[in-house]
Amino acid sequence: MEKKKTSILIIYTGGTIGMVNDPETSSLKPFDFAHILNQVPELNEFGFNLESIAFDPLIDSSNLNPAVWVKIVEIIKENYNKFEGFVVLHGTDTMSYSASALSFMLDNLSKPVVLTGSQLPIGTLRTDGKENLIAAIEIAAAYEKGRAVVPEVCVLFENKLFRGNRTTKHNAEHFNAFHSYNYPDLAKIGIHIIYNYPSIHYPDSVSDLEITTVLDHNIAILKLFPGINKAVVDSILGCKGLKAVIMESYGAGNAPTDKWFIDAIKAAIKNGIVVYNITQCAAGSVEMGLYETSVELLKAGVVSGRDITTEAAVTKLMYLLGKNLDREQIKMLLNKSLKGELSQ
Ligand code: ASN
Repeated sequence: MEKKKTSILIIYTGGTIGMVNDPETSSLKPFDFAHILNQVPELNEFGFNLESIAFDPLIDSSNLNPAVWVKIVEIIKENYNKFEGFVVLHGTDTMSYSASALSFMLDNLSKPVVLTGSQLPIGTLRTDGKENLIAAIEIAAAYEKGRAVVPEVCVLFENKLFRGNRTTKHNAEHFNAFHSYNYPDLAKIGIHIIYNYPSIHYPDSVSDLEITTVLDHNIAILKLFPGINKAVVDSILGCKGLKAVIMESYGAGNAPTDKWFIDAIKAAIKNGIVVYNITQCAAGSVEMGLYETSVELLKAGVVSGRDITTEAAVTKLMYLLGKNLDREQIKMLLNKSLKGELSQ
């Protein structure tokens, strides 16, 4: 009997990878998917069954919103049993938000979901899109002893594979556009693909994929800076319908000790708003109580985001708020690593 071919579904949402130059405006705009596969005939050499679903319209990822994440998880759910792995072609600008969101929205994942894209369109001479796409497909198809090698939502870019919810787009120019500051790479891509097995999460048992389709985006980010004034803080914390605020504080989670500031935070918490403290630093962790400048926050009931990225903090809050949990449950789950987004 002939061995069944490995099947990979490519979900093409848009982004630079498939863009072409618009001669009228000389800016980049999305183009159709047939174009991408024509550009990479090498893909046939894998001998895989490659199928694709393209978004219509294709989107520059700066136009992304939570409805797009719902669409992606619904496509994965509908096609889950037909494919061994999934490659999501996505713009780089918000790829880390999407990878984080998908990690929370997909439960019991036992197959690879690899997000990738490129800095230069796939039709251009020096494109990084070809290699990214080829490596993403190879990783999505990698199985050993019947088990997916990377059964996680991950981001592949240039020569590295990352846990998706640990990534940040850190460079707008280089091909090495992403970085995972607080978690090791899941694989290094060179002549060989070297997997970092101890850092990859493997589910204890295989059960049906569950998806979340309700997200609540009544959140805000309050980024502190020396000189931030009361009117700005009050207007953010006073937004109509606000349920949670991510406070991007300094260093290990420090904030000004001015009375007006602490009172504003206390009042927000009293009004039921979750205040989530993450650091402006790319690497390291919030440690409330370490300095005097965070003791009051701790006393006020601010929740520590520890070493979570902004992207994972935003999407985790949307995910938890969408579940209609009470504030104590949300605080408890924010303290817990749900999909490897926090260090233990
Ligand atoms: N603006 C593009 C996007 O995020 C950037 C890219 O893909 N490199 O869709």
